[in-house]
Amino acid sequence: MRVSVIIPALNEAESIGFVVGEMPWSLIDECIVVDNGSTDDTAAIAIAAGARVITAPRGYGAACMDGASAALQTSDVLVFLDGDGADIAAHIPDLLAPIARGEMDLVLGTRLGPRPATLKREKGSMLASQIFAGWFVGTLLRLRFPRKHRYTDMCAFRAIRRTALNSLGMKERTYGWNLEMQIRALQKGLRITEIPVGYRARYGGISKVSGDFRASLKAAQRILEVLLRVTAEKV
Ligand SMILES: Nc1nc2c(ncn2[C@@H]2O[C@H](COP(=O)(O)OP(=O)(O)OP(=O)(O)O)[C@@H](O)[C@H]2O)c(=O)[nH]1
Ligand SMILES: [Mg+2]
Repeated sequence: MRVSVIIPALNEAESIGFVVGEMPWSLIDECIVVDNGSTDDTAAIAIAAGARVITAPRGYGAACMDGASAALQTSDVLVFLDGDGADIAAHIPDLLAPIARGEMDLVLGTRLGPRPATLKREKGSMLASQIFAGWFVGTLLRLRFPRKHRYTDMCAFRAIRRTALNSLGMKERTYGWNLEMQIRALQKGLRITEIPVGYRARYGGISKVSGDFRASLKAAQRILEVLLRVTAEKV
């Protein structure tokens, strides 16, 4: 099984070297950092750490989508994680295992679902609003798709079979990308599971979303829009 890791990054010079450095290189075929308009040294630091860097137009979903298109033709599985050091790359093998066994198409990290006591979420790494959003979205989607997988989170850290991603017809180019993937995966009947993951406060640099009130409101509005629009679509 061949694996491409895709990391959207906007002005993450403080953390990107650490994130790329954590990659389990023996398991993956490449690590792509998608830089869209960083004004700092994100790209140079990512290259020095061993990543391939591409550029994309602004927007979290645009970065993920363009990273997926740029992945090696030979890659069967795409792994997405953030460039701020909050996601723990040591979990990549856990995310890949159910896909490698042929049991799942989409495996999401969950920071909120049931977990062993040893697996920690660093204090302050998630706002109460993010925890609520995970619960709220999981509950609404459960009502809409009662017999399907129940999500506990909208964690960006996830692995998906490439053919499965291509079948979803993803459109969202902003922060709604993660949720759009989750809804479309239910609609298309993908085999979905969640794996408990630890989570850290960002390694350095500045938050683009949760730490910025206006950006949080915009992201929340976008997520709500995606929830209503994509859920209502006929498939
Ligand atoms: N390529 C790209 N990446 C982005 C964009 N906005 C944010 N990112 C990246 O997306 C990831 C998530 O953004 P964060 O700023 O960590 O958002 P957050 O996780 O809500 O906030 P923190 O609590 O600070 O971690 C990071 O790797 C960012 O660099 C964007 O417009 N384009
Ligand atoms: Mg973050």
